Amino acid sequence: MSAASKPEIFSSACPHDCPSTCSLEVEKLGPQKIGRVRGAEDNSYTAGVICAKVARYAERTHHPDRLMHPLKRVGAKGEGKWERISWEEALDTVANKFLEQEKKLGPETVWPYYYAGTMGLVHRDGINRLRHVKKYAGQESTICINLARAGWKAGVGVYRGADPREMAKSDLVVIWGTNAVHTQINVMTHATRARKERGAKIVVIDPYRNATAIAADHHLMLKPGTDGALALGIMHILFRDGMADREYLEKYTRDFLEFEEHLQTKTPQWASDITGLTVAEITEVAHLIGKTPKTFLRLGYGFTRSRNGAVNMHAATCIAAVTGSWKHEGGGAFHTNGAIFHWDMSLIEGHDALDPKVRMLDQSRIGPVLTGDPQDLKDGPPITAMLIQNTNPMDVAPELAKVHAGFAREDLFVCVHEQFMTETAKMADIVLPATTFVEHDDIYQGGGQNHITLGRKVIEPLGECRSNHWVICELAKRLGAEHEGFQLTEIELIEKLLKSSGWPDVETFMQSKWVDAQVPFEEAHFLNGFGHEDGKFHFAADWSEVGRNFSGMPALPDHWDVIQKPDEQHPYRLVTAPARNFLNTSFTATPSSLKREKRPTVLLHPEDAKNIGVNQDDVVRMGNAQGSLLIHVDIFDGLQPGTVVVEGIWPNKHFIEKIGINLLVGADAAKPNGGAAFHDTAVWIKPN
Ligand SMILES: Nc1nc2c(c(=O)[nH]1)N[C@H]1C(S)=C(S)[C@@H](COP(=O)(O)OP(=O)(O)OC[C@H]3O[C@@H](n4cnc5c(=O)[nH]c(N)nc54)[C@H](O)[C@@H]3O)O[C@H]1N2
Ligand SMILES: Nc1nc2c(c(=O)[nH]1)N[C@H]1C(S)=C(S)[C@@H](COP(=O)(O)OP(=O)(O)OC[C@H]3O[C@@H](n4cnc5c(=O)[nH]c(N)nc54)[C@H](O)[C@@H]3O)O[C@H]1N2
Ligand code: SF4
Ligand SMILES: [Mo]
Repeated sequence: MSAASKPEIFSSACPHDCPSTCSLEVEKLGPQKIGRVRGAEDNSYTAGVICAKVARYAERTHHPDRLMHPLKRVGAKGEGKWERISWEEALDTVANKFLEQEKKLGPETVWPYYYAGTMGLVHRDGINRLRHVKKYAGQESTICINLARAGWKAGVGVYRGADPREMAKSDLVVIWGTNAVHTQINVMTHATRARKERGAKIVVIDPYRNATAIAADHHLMLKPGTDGALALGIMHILFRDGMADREYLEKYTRDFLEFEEHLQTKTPQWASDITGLTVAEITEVAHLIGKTPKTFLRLGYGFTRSRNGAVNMHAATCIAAVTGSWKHEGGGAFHTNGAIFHWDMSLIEGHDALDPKVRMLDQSRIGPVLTGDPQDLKDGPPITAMLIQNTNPMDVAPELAKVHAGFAREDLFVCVHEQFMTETAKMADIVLPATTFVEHDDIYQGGGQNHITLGRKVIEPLGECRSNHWVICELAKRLGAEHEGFQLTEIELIEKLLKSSGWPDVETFMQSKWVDAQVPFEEAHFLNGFGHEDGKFHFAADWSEVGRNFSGMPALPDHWDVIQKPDEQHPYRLVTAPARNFLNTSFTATPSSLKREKRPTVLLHPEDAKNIGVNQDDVVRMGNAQGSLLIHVDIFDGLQPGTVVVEGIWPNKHFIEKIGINLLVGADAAKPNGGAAFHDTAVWIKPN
């Protein structure tokens, strides 16, 4: 290719709900056409590596099924009959309906509903400005991070930790309850660098031999929901065998003597009985941790998606405090970096208009909310109107039967703003076409790393696609909602956000592409004190500090036995782990992802398959009190008998009976502050 015809390269960030938040280079092939997407070589976390699904992003942006213009439902709900309408008509219809319902039942009958389909701060969170100004019903965003964060905060006191790039300088990387090869490939970049350059070992703690476990030196294949017991067993050994750092414990932690006493009965045998691991396996890894000062705990989300998930996260964080590995570069622990970015979201979210008296509804309990559970509705009016951006609850929310019944209600008006005709969009009255990240400006923070990256608009919006910000501002006009944020462009909002949050201006970002927000070593490793007021790591958790619903939670780490344990009626425990080629339900429309993932399957241990009386590729019926579904069998020996795994949140339509895996997952709010226990479901399985 001659220099003249080389495509222009734009710097951006991956907008998807992934801890990696890769810095990207996007080829522009024409005013409305992108080419290849690559990971930025010169970004120290991305280091030129991105996942395959985003490398082929042109397939998603230029997909023939992209929504290109507003649609109005003309058939029955969910039937899929649409008529093309103008933006003017679409926005007027939505606004009129919202005003009409507000007049009848008050503003809290309208529920703007969103999540992190884009992680851009302007286009993800702007919907809250409209909510607050109009006093619409609030959303407690519980579906993903609450359990993990509660557990981290209880011990460490603040949402940050060791620099994730330090994994490359570690001698032992413990990848705990995150399938990094699928969900955040860059963890592997840094962990394998440590292995190559310094012979570091990698330990994976996960109920099944997933792609990350295959890449590890040691795999602890425990029963799901038993990580607290494993952590305690490990720490029992650390104290027993003189591997606890008493000087560190004295200086930096609280309640450690009480904790040491508590550990007396948490023997390796006790841990083995609960986790299903052998005493030898637990001891080997405990000694590895105890002997390796530079042990880096990379704590994921997966092991917190159980009813005892917050307690288990807290227990895991305790290990780094017992060994004092925080003292070393390449040591310590990391879960998320939320706190280092210190965003001032007041303008984007309209905090000045926030009224604390307005009811808050639990995002994860959208099924009970829409089917009118009075407790979920806080004894207020029913939800009769919704605007949905960046999420697909018809597939991803728990207790799907109720979610589906809710969206089928004739008296519920729904507007979905989407890039694709998702199963939620299909239930809408009005569907609005949304831009993808290459068609709008936004700014992104790395939850699993340390950069703030500007994502510039690369191409003009396709068809009649419009950004979330544009839609919110147009609706605000029609709804009589007034706020400075509705008058500004995306870039103006970003400029003000950066200024009030203490970051360089847009022009600087245009030059430097990103800013490294990492805090200094002493702060990241809490050598000046942990996040609590007393500056100590807390072995005894004060759960009332992190959530309202904490009754019964053990203060000291333990195996908190509130999970759905297998019983005679439900002998198997189901984990609904992420698929490599889907990201939640994003990419479930792209042919290359579908081709690689094939179809929904349940991974079944050969012994279990024998007991049930089924073979490879047979269909089984799997169920619990919430319902049952049909699914193909994949026989797999990389899990304990009794554990079963279904990878991917496949849209309902891919299942034999057109209802997806979340039919079986409970929506009960996990303690202490809500969240769905996606990997904590006891089920029965029968031959079909
Ligand atoms: N390819 C791909 N990437 C994704 C996503 C995706 O769906 N696909 N989802 C994105 C989102 S929204 C998020 S929040 C992140 C989440 O990413 P992760 O932190 O990786 O969390 P999970 O996806 O919940 O599950 C990861 C692993 O946890 C394991 N697990 C389940 N229960 C337990 C347990 O009790 N103990 C232990 N030790 N392990 C357990 C599962 O078997 C699975 O291998 O990934 C993001 N990235
Ligand atoms: N069984 C099971 N269920 C789960 C999980 C699990 O592990 N197992 N994980 C849970 C977790 S951690 C999460 S976070 C949720 C996530 O569930 P969702 O929030 O539904 O996930 P995404 O696929 O990330 O994004 C949803 C939609 O956002 C749209 N979107 C992307 N960018 C934009 C934009 O700029 N504008 C607009 N208007 N739309 C946009 C995409 O097209 C996509 O359809 O699922 C949860 N559900
Ligand atoms: S690894 Fe995650 S952040 Fe990076 S490109 Fe893939 S989905 Fe995006
Ligand atoms: Mo998530």
